[in-house]
Amino acid sequence: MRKKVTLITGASGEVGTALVERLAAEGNRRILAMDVHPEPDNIKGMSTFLQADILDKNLFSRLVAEYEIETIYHLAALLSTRAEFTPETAHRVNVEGTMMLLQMAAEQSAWRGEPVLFMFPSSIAVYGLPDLDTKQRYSRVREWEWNYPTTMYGCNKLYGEMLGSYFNKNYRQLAAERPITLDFRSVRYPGLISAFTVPTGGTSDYASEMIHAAAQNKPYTCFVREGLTIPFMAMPDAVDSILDLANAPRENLRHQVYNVGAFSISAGDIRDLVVKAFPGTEVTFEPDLKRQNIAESWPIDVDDSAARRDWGWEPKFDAVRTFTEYLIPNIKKRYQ
Ligand code: AKB
Repeated sequence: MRKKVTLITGASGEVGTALVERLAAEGNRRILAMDVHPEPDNIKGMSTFLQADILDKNLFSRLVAEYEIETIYHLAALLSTRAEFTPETAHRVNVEGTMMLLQMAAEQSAWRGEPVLFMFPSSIAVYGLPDLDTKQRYSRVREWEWNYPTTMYGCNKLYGEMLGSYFNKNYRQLAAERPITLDFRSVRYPGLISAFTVPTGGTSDYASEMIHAAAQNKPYTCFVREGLTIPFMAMPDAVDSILDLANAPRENLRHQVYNVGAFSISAGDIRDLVVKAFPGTEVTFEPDLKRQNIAESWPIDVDDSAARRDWGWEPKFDAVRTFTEYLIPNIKKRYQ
């Protein structure tokens, strides 16, 4: 008898560790966590952990022989800055890895006679605003607007959304009898900020880097200009949003892919909140124009009215609450 599991890829990453912790605390499912990196200490013992590469073709045949995969949170990805240094590797991990998992999920769905739930975190990197005027004019973009990514990561995420929707709605559409296929759902995350981890490889990383540096009494040089504004979200809201969408009744969902927003903030405003929390903090701005251009192509904010209407999305943390109730107390404890 195969063991029923929820599979989490990219489990050692920022969202991955937070999600493993949350699902383990709920305690009502067996978690199979995997990552190419080792298991972080803070989630040890919470799952069956597999250090493995999602591009390993034999891995999935071994997995389905042992496990019945009910739900997949496919978090493994190379983020926007990292992907620009190794675009071919990014394409392999972000696209080919996703394709292999989707195929496996489709086969599992047909075999079980019940859809595998496939959760896919996407990103504001799927947007590409051509210039600052347009960015100002379309300050709250809707899901279908400005889907012209300028990065390999953004292209990969946009295609991942499309592939997932294809598997959900049209996979094997010409077969005499269309098999039961997967249930694909995706949230487009803004920049994420965690009190417990510092991201690597992203372009929105300056927010987290600034906060964690200040908490350690270290000066920070920000690689984007003070006025650059994009949407951000606190990690607990990021985990809530993907779980809320996973738990929403299928019949309420009019889309496969949803924007989720929390607050929109400039790098200068983040600096002000950081300085208020950690007086004496030294933050300077020395834009790296290439990285700044990437963040500049992302919208000021997202319109998440579809998520609010279809599955009741509502963030708990605005900018001030993110700092006062989530980041500052937890970060202070962490670096004490
Ligand atoms: C990145 O900066 O690449 C990510 C993202 C916005 O998806 N944090």
